[in-house]
Formats: sequence, C-alpha cells, structure tokens
Amino acid sequence: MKRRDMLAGLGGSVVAARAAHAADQSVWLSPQLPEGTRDVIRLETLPGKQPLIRLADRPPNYEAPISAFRTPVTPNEQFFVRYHLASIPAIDALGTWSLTVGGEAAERQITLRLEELQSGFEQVEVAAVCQCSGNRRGLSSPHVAGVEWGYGAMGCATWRGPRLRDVLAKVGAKADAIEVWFDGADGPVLATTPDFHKSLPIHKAMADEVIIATTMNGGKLPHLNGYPARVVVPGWTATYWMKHVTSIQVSRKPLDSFWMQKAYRVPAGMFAVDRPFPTQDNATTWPITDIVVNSLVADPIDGTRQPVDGFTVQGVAWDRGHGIRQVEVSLDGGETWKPADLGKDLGPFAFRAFTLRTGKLAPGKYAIASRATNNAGETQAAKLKFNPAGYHNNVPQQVAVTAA
Ligand SMILES: Nc1nc2c(c(=O)[nH]1)N[C@H]1C(S)=C(S)[C@@H](COP(=O)(O)O)O[C@H]1N2
Ligand SMILES: [Mo]
Repeated sequence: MKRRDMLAGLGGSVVAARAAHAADQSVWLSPQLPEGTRDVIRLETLPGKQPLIRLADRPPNYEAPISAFRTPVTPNEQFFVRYHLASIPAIDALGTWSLTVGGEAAERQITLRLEELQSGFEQVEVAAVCQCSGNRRGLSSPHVAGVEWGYGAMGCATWRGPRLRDVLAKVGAKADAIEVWFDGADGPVLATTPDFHKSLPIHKAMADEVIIATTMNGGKLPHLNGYPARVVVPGWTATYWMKHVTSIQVSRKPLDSFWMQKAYRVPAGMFAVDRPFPTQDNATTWPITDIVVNSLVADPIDGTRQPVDGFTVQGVAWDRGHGIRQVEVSLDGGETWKPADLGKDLGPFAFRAFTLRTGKLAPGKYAIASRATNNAGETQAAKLKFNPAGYHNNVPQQVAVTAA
C-alpha cells in the first residue's frame, strides 16, 4: 500500500454523530476503571457502526457496550475496533488491495486478489470469538499501562473464507518452515514507530480452524474490522488476527518484531495453553496465545433495579476451543452458585449463551456473578492473576442490583 493511498489517521472520517459523554447516554462503565479513563470515555459513531465506547481515536480504539453481548453473535455494527497504528488505508484505497503469499521457506510466491481468495479455494465457515488480549485491562488492580479496556474489547462472529493451510499449500511450505509471518495494510504515521507485524507457529497456521476471512456474519468485513480480508485464529487472542492482510510469509526464523518480542507477552507458565509457541519463548515470558475460559453477564446491568417477581440473568461464556461445559450464576457474590441453562452450541470457539431465571426474590440487594467451566475442566480464576500488561483477566464480574 503506497503512502498516498493512506489516510493519515481517521481524524477526518470519524463521524461524531452521537458524540456525548458516556454518562449522558447512560452507557455503563465499570467503577473499577481508572478515574482518568472514565472522564475521557465517550460514545461515538464510526462510519457504518452503531455507537461504541471510545477509548482513543488516533489510533482508533473503541469497545462495545455490554448490551452487545445479549446475543451470542455480535452484530458487525457493534463489533469493537482496535488499531495500534494510526495510518489506516481508506476504504477506496483498499479497492486495489492484493495479498502476497511466499517467503524464504516457500517453494514459490503468489499474489491473490479478493475474487481469487473467494473462488480459488474451498470456503469454510467458523464461528469464533475475537477477543483483544487487553480486554478488561482497565480493571487490573493495581492499574497497568495500555488502553484501559472495560468488558467490550471482544465479539463473536461467523467468519468465512479459505483455510490458511490451503492458501499455503499453493506456495508449497518447505519442511523446515517454523513460523508464518503476517503484515497488514495499515502502518505507523512516523517511520520510527515499529510496524504491526505478527507471526504464528507453523502448527497453528496449519490448523483446520485458521482461515483468511473475507466475510463476517454473512456480509463484507467492515472497513475497520479488516476489509477486505483478515486472518482469523480461533482460540487465540485477537493480536494474531491480522486485518487488511497484505503479506503472508513462510519462514525458517522467528519473527523479530516489537509486537512479537516486546509486546503481547505473559509470564512463562502463568496461563494454560494448548498449543505452545516455543520459537518465541524467552527465559521469563511467553507470547500470549490461547484465550482463557471466561463469561460475561450482559443483563441485568450493574446498579439497576429489578422486579421482586424475578428476572433473567443472561450473558455469554467462551474459552480457547474446548467448549463450555457449564455456567453457574451466583446471586450472593459467589457464596452459592446455581447452574444456568446453556443456549445453542455454535461451535467450540464461539460464545455460548446462558440464562438463569431467578424466581421470586425477597426485596434487597443482590450481587450477581457468573462462572464458566470448559470441557477441559478449567474454571474462571477466583483471584486476578496479575501480570504487567493486564492480560487474561477472567475473574467473575460483579453485578450489583436491587430487587424492589
Ligand atoms: N492490521 C492490523 N491488524 C490487527 C491489529 C492492527 O493494529 N492492525 N490489531 C490486532 C489486535 S491487537 C486486535 S485486538 C484485533 C482487533 O480486531 P477488530 O478491530 O476487528 O475488533 O485486530 C488485530 N489485528
Ligand atoms: Mo488486541
């Protein structure tokens, strides 16, 4: 992508159709967020989107309100937006987009246009949660540096496109390939800022579920969710889900990029992983990979009044691809738990909806929490596993309501 095809940031094209302080729009913000963050957060409407919670606009970082998670599929208009770099090609410039696939550990190099991705390969569909590694970072205690996300830096969509494996077969990955490297069409405004480059270990790149998505929930990918094509890595956090992907390189070396070796790392061994990434490990940290088991209460909203006749607690649960075995709901801040009803199984990488009818209640205060367990027997952490980047916070959220 040439410089002249770029918009230097979105400044001009962000439509502040409903710009207002979040409080005026009565969007719930967690009291656990840093005070400075709550002061600057606002609702704003990006082109083609419904109002999202703006954490930053250059680069654009917008999360979904909790109400977006009342359904297990997140509408494209409510899907969060996260960028590291502010130079994002305008949608028109992406009309000339193409994808180069090759690399030192490939037999040959090819260039694919959108039509070729859609007609030259078997098209597969996967419902999968795209969750920013930093989702809930703003709730970290003590607070840590970075975008101070609340609960909404995630979404679940049905993605469709060719398997990455099938595209790699066209270029012939050699036996000594260890990683696959990705680059996207966006870039830094200043040449001194490291470009956003990411890699996957060859075994995950070749996994059945990993695709190059050209559609999302049956429509085109929204501009800011990676139009015209993005990498979808079910089970792994969204940092690997390269948007506007322009280059895929099969390599014999570990990718030496800031975004692999300095950022997106967790203390070695702190979290459960299925598919390790040893070519990027160092003595003390590992790259973040698998999503941890988690759940979210999307309704009722914290601080609301509910009828004594009873109400429905509803939300979603997800994990790294084992699938959800059980969700329990507590009305007394975690003293006692009741099993919730699970909604339709949309696949192991998708959100699983849950509901619990409370039945009649005595008037008073209730502290609602949800707790998911996956098919590997892993349950949400009772206490925060603190790490310096605020990743993988799966402590049950507390929702206080009054029955009256
Ligand atoms: N090209 C590109 N792809 C990217 C990023 C980026 O900055 N540029 N950020 C990654 C990160 S960290 C996240 S959380 C997801 C966000 O995806 P979304 O904006 O579609 O919600 O995109 C990933 N892919
Ligand atoms: Mo992210």
